[in-house]
Amino acid sequence: MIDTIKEHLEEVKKFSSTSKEDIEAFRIKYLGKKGLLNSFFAEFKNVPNGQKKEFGQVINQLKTSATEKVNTLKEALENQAETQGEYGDLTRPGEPIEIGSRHPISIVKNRIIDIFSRIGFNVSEGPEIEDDWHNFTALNLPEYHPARDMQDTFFIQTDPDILLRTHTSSVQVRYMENNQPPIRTISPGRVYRNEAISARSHCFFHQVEGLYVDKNVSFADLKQTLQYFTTEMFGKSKIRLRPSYFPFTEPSAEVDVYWGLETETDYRMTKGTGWLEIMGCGMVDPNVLQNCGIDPEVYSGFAFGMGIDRIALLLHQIPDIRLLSENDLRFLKQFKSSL
Ligand code: 2NM
Repeated sequence: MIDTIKEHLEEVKKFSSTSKEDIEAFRIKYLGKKGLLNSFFAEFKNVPNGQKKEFGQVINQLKTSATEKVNTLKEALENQAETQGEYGDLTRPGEPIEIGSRHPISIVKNRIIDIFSRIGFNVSEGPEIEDDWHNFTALNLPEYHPARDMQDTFFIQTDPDILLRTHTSSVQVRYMENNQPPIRTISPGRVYRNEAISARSHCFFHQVEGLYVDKNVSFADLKQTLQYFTTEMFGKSKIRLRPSYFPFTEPSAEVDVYWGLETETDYRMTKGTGWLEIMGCGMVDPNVLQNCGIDPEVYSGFAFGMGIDRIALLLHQIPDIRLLSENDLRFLKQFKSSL
């Protein structure tokens, strides 16, 4: 009997297969309920006392070998299935993808574009490196005009004719030069001013300027457009216009939106007044239309401009404008859920 078991032990050691069915047949043959091992164990009581010890050791060896053999062969089979299938293991869990986030400037810019596109404004773009004509002269700011000092301009090298645009009105000059009314366009983009960098101002920032030129465009049209915008953008429709000055518009105004004074944040944001200054605007000066090839006797227009960075800081309660250009992922990742 012991010799028979030892033969089986050799057989088990030699056994190898890559077939699932063969391995399962092997398992049933040795380890199954009616398998050889159980029948050997049942035989134990009939073994003479003198042989019990050796018999016990041999069947235990057989059991261990058979179990280990089945386990190793099954494992090898599984590993093979994972690496050899055409697509690998189709049950493997997917690897997580890091979802990016939009920059707060882009979020605000896209909302503004969306709001104006719904009332027929297209989007126009132009160069960041401009010439004197498009950034200043055409906009009613001739050489030595005192208003040129309002914006500290970065010049390219030492050429006073080539500069970094200080506003995106330059884009609208180009647009008017190339298109006759009706014109409804907004010009988003980065602009540059030589200012000291602090929590509240930077040497570059972002603007959206708007322009509407057609026959009979009036200040009332401007006011209605602004009211539509503030309602869509901030959910607030109460606005006020304060007289102001821009060289390219006459009359000109600053636009405030009534934000409210309900919370402590409202107090901080509005410095206790309830009003938030959000943009500048006015009726396009006839000189500007003339400079751009549009007849001011036939057409009139309004224009406005706002700072995207300032609005992004306000809407997201961001305390320092420098966060918008430092690319700190801990800051940027907070905007993951925003559109
Ligand atoms: C502002 C305020 C007022 C403006 C004027 C023009 C153009 F090109 F038509 F003359 N574009 N944008 C304008 C007018 C911009 O920003 C505070």
